[in-house]
Amino acid sequence: MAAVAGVTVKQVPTKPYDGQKTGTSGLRKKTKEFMQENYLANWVQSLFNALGDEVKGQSLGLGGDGRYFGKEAAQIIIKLAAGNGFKKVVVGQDALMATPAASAMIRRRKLYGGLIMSASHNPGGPDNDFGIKFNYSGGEPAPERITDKIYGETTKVAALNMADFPDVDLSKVGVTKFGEFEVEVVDPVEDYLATLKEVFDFPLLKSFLARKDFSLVFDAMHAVTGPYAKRILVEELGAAPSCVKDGVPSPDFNGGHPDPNLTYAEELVKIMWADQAPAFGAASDGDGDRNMILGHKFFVNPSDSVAIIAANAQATIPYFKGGLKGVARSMPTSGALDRVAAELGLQFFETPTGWKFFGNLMDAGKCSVCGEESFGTGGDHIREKDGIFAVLSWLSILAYKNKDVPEGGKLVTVADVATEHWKKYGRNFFSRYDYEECASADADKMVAHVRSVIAAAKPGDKFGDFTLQLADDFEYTDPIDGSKASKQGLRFIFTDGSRIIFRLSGTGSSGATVRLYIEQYTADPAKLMLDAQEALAPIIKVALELSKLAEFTGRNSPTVIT
Ligand code: VG1
Ligand code: CO
Repeated sequence: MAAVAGVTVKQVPTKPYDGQKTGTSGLRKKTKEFMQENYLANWVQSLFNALGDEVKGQSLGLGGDGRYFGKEAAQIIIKLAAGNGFKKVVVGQDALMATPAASAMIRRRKLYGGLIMSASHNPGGPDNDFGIKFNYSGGEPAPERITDKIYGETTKVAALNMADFPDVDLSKVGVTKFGEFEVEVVDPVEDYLATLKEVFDFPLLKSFLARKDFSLVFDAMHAVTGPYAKRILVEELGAAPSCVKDGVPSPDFNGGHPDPNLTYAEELVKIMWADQAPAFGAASDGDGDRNMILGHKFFVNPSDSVAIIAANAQATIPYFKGGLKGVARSMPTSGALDRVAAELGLQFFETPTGWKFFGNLMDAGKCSVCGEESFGTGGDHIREKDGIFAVLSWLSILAYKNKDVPEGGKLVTVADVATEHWKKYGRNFFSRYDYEECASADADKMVAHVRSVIAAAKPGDKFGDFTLQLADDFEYTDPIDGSKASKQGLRFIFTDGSRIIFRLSGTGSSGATVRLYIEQYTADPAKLMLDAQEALAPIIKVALELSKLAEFTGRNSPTVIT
């Protein structure tokens, strides 16, 4: 295998590992599995085998969320890249790079693609998870036709093409050369910040954050966004340094679960539910692509958040001032966004779960803003979901709505923005129940049972007080390339628009996580302010009964409720 001039390549024999199949977002396994001899190298070599001669002379991006094993993994990847003919690797300092920042870097530097070392919201450390995924030249997660091809290669990989040179010092920004091969260590914030500056009005945000009657807290959850929040919110936008909570990335996220939801971001929740609290609270996940938005004693459901951002984008975010090209959401995400699309006359798309399905729509100029119920929100400035984008979008909305409120006057709050939205569009009550790490066999039996309920169901059947309109296993045909994705979630849609959906997670590293998604719409002004769990209680009961979830999984309550 010819590498670049001046680089010696060793052929290291290897044997395939079973089960190197990527899920919803890359390959995620226990860290110890990844640390087995050649485990990571096998997958990366298989990726390069799948890409073939195309990679010769190209530049590859690299970064990760700072979790345990990331620095060692980066050295392996750099040697494989050189051994397989890449001319250059551009890597974040200390091997760090948030997922949205990697997407921005790939786009700005016109790289061939990039590898992101992250298991995202999964816990890290030697006893938890590690992960890796490949993004293409547009900065988008590799589509299924590539991930399937990589998997095929993992089943037959026999040799690793490893460049023979010492480990590269990744702690300092700068260039290291081995013959014609080059490793450039870059500041992981720089490209991303430049992209965000093209999207948002930074001077306006800065003057809004300078208001004495406004304050915010951003919880980086000991994960990758700490350095981003310090640079962007504090240094660029002038927020107080103390607004960044848990801002130093830790290899095991300080023993926590870096998932920004009401369960795992409990410290932030406590701050925002105190009587004296900041006006705005936000958190993001391990790799910085997820976000949670909170107001004082107020939680913005992510399905509402994307709808509210879409509804306000044109007026409040300069990048969208010409109007949105279209919007998209994943299937389990509530229909709040559909209503905004209808009102604004926008193209609308419903995709399977996972960000990889949005890329084609964005590349084709059909989608500007998209989101998932799982705390993922994004725009077509990059091709990944983007936690800080969501935060700056909300700050832009608040800045706009408060532009005529004098300092010390009554501020328009996060809760006000959401409530106004519901008054105009009605409210899609939404909740997700996660039953984490069930026994796989039990979860499979439950899924088989739900499939049998679907097979027997007919339109007009009664489920409690709900009348069935349709029950199926969601299938998607990509409108751009015609590719099909099937078995993307079992859904029951009722005549009043309410929905019950069951899916198994594709991001876990052990056992099975059952996700139950529930949605119900109301336009009744008397009901808009109900608590979501209260409003949804009857349909949740129907969902648990029809699936016999407790009977099959032995779980009487979920591990996480959103
Ligand atoms: C979950 C979410 C999905 C998201 C994916 C990756 O997948 O449901 O919406 O795109 O995680 O997010 P699953 O298959 O476990 O339901 V991240 O921030 O972990 O890359
Ligand atoms: Co993530």
